[in-house]
Amino acid sequence: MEKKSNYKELSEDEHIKDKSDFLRGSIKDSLKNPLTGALSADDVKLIKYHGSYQQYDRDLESERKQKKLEPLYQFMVRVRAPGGVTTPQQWLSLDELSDKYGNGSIKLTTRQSFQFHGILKRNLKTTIQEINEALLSTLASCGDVNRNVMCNPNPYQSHIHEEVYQLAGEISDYFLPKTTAYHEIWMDKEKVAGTPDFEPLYHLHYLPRKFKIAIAIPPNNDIDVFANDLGLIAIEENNKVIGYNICVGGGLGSTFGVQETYPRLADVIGFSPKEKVIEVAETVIAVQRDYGNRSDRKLSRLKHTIDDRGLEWFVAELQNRLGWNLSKPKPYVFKSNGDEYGWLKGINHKWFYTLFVEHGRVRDENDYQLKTALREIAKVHTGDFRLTGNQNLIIGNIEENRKKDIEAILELYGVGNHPKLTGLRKSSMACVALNTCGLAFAEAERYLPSLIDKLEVIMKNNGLENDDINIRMTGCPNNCARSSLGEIGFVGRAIGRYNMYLGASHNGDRLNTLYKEMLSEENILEELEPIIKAYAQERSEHEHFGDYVIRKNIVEPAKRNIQVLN
Ligand code: SRM
Ligand code: SF4
Repeated sequence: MEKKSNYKELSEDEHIKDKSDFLRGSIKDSLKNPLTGALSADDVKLIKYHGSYQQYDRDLESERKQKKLEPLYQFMVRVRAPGGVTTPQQWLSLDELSDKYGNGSIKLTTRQSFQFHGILKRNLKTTIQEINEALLSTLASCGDVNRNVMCNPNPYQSHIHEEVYQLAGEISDYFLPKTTAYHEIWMDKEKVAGTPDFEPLYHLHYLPRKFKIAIAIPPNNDIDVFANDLGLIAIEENNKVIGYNICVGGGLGSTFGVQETYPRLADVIGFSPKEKVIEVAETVIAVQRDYGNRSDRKLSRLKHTIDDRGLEWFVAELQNRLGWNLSKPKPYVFKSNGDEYGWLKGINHKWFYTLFVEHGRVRDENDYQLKTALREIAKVHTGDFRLTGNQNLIIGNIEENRKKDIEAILELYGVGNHPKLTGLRKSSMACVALNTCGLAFAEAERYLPSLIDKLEVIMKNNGLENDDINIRMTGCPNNCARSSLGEIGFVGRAIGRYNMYLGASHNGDRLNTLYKEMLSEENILEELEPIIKAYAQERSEHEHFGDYVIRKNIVEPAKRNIQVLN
């Protein structure tokens, strides 16, 4: 295959992929090595494609160092579930696995996947096997391939949701790596002699970097479609999906001090009829495969390819390869990127309950027995479970006559959406950060709840306890909880210090702007109190916080707007 990329030196990761024999590397041997809890350096990279990250317990780092022990290596395992849907039986399996091999909790992620933390190397294979026995998979939940495909999690709200959910599954399956390495390593399947591996789309080097796809159904942008490499916006006519607006080049990660890295929202480049949308997705991926930067991983997402060469170049290359042109984007309106909580009746007359799960962490704590409650629900539930892109959970497809039972269980374990939950808390997201994420500079998931306790007092004093200002925190600028799209966003700089960003839109179509750097909690409260107070007094009708801080010039609007090609 002709190499079109003009980037010269290949990064180390490209060499690792090159010699990995289609993602096998020496993972089998690394897993067996009893002398260390870690894998070999190359296998640490390769195992991501299999759905796992090697980590260590950062809380125990200095204690272990003092004792001259190697770090307490452990693995995070990410379970891919397109659109975040699982059956009660699968839920029970995941619940059991988290106790048997993990740290006892399940993390519902910002991309509608499940994560386990704290799995020791000796248990990794069994964990992955048992996930597969539950008819779920970890393949391609990480790595330089297409990741979990997101879509609005509530398919039975209308026929459109049903169709979009099916498309998410199709896209997910279509873009899975074809190598049989996964089955050989984890499922003990023998490689069939004489059948060489072949990756028709990814080729030998896979993609230059991770690739993310999400599908949104207006007016809900609860999956933050513009944060994806490829976003699809479902367009409906007469209650039927006719096709999708195609958005390209979203990605939120950046690195402090590296100017060329930045969060970017996807541009809307055209409309594709629904029959051709997988062809469009495949071609977008192929262009990125051939032109993406393979020498510097910080500059290798599709957003960089597009910014390096120009959006017009990208669209021309895409259409040239397709052999047909996208038509003009169709009008769409997004109202919010948050979740709506509580009960909703689907068109199939079944019930859906969206449950607030603070930062997606499912575990039992004192009088808040969330994990037990969900286990008990799974034992009697005849519907399904759906993860939202905001780290929450929908207990879905509940029969009318079971609604009361579900409510009773939620109440018994103290986990239903409490009437006192404030708008601010319900609109909050935080990434994992410490103690497992190796890239975290500061706390996020373990800290944001207590910061919100204090901000709630300010909100309440100003009569804003029900206002859903979206607030997001990440422990570093990789932006896993999409802080750049928070009306209030925090990015960790150091333990106890955060950059504060303000002014994203309420519907996910405008990034926020840096307001102040290196703030302590005290600084954050001092800075936010007068702004919140003024917002309560001066906002115009229905004006969202993000729009207000821009109108009042508290921050400049984000420099770059989404481009819509017409
Ligand atoms: Fe993320 C890396 C957690 C969604 C951008 N992300 C990581 C790692 C694996 C750290 C690492 O590389 O060692 C984190 C594991 C922490 C842990 O202990 O579990 C991690 N990311 C997460 C999750 C679990 C956050 C959460 O609390 O829910 C989300 C899992 C999603 C999933 O199920 O697939 C998660 N990550 C995101 C998102 C949001 C999204 O996709 O909508 C982003 C921003 C969007 C984007 O991709 O641009 C995101 N994660 C990153 C990046 C920056 C990528 C970049 O282009 O710069 C990294 C670092 C990297 O890839 O090198 C990263
Ligand atoms: Fe880790 Fe940073 Fe992602 Fe948070 S944003 S999970 S700290 S990589």
